[in-house]
Amino acid sequence: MVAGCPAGRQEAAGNPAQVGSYGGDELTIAVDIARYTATDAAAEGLALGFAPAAKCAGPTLLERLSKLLEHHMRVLVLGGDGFCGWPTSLYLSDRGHDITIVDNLSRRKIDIELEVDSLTPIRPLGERLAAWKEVSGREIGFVNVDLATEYDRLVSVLLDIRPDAIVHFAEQRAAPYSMRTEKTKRYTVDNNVRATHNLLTALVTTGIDASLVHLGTMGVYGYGWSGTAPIPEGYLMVKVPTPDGELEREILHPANPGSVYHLTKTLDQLLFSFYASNDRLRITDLHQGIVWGTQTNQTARDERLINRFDYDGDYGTVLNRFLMQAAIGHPLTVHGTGGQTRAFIHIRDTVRCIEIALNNPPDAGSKVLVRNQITETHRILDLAKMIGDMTGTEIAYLPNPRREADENELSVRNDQFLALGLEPTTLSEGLLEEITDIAARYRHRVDPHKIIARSVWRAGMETSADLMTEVPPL
Ligand code: NAD
Ligand code: USQ
Repeated sequence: MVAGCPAGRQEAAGNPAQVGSYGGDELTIAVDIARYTATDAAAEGLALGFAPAAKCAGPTLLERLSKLLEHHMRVLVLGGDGFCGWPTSLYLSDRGHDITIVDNLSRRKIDIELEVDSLTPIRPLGERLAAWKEVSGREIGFVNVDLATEYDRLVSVLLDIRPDAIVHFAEQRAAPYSMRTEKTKRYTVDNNVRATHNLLTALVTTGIDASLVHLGTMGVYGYGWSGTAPIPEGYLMVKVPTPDGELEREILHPANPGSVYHLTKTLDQLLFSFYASNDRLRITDLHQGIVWGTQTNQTARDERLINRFDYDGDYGTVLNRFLMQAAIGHPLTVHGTGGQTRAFIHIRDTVRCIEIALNNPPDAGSKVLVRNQITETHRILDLAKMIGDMTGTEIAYLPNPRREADENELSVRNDQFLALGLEPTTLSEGLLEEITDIAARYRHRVDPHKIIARSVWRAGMETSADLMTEVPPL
């Protein structure tokens, strides 16, 4: 007998009837699905005697185990109206999970403050949710709560929904906006750190044993602190000299934030570390690179579900900005020499990584599980040249409004997601599709005066004048 093959294929160890039965190719789970968490599934998979390396006919053990792990969960998506949160909510809903979005719609209010709009015509959240119900037959809940200031309401939501898992996207996420003024610096710290800490204390107070998946950033490591050494996934082994010899210690990778926004993510890390240790909260911190692309299979199902696409100087991220600029014939806005290297991931891979993280939470009492959520690294100038060559768009070398090195090396470990089955969407595959389908379709919505990045890292730093005053006709 091959160790690890369940009943129906071979005799299983333990008593599979308590968990489910394996009949032919179908695995039927006879448990209260709504209350079944990934941790339960993992524990029961092991109770059935599934050995990780064992092989038998039919679906592999890994496939069966991942089926077990894919139980439907009640998931709170904090920040579920945003660029990453909206497609994640739809994806998880499509996969059968019971989703409730918690969002205070602050991102939409910042658009009004900055007098900009998403390139894509995003609909009000109520209309988005109604459209999703129409096309999928599935309902997603919504609660408007400010996580940073409405603590009692957050506690009520937790007690009401009793989630199995929480995905936390709800922070002010633009580095340039965080450096814009004294007010936006203070807002970013107040909003992000309080939202995260409120969530952690609310979990402790309510005793709700939900696993928490937080969206952190590659920027906590800095870019190039360790030269050409690959950036590890969260932790570093160090040697501490003592009078009695060297001690080996594993520490959080040193924090090297490059903006007030990135600083808040390093503060989040310390909060997570304390609550995972003191209160045994189950926390995964995903150190994500720059997300590019717009649509997922779910958001593409109806125009009312379209995802946001930021192109302005504060919220637009570099690759999506270049794609939009190419679509209207605007020179590609390379800051400085373009020698900065960054890590990237497509939005479709973001949603898949979140699902993988939800299905593979850490145990209570474990340290924070850190996974680097990136698929590739590129130098900014190389990206500009690639898009320039594809579209015939020229490159403009502009004064850099940020304080950053002229050049940096960046090599990043992302072994965990690859080992858990992530199949990366690479840049070349999706690029053209993005340019034609999205950027060109909505080019009439571009305000050319909002393209140049004007939030500077220190007062007095130079920025460029507008390079275009009107979007040329096609
Ligand atoms: P986003 O601004 O589009 O979405 C964030 C959402 O959170 C918004 O809908 C906003 O209204 C909500 N929110 C903010 N503060 C809140 C509060 N106090 N209470 C309730 N809701 C609040 O940002 P995004 O691009 O979707 O990013 C999501 C997360 O992923 C962020 O934490 C960000 O740091 C991280 N991240 C994003 C990227 C990227 O390229 N977009 C890359 C790495 C990491
Ligand atoms: N850049 C240009 N031209 C532009 C815009 C940006 O050269 O028109 C350069 C910037 O100077 C910087 C790099 O491109 O060197 C990346 O800038 P970005 O705005 O695309 O990304 P960043 O500010 O780092 O922030 C974004 C998200 C943030 C996330 C982070 C992941 O807004 O939420 O945490 O990416 S990472 O960069 O890996 O830290």
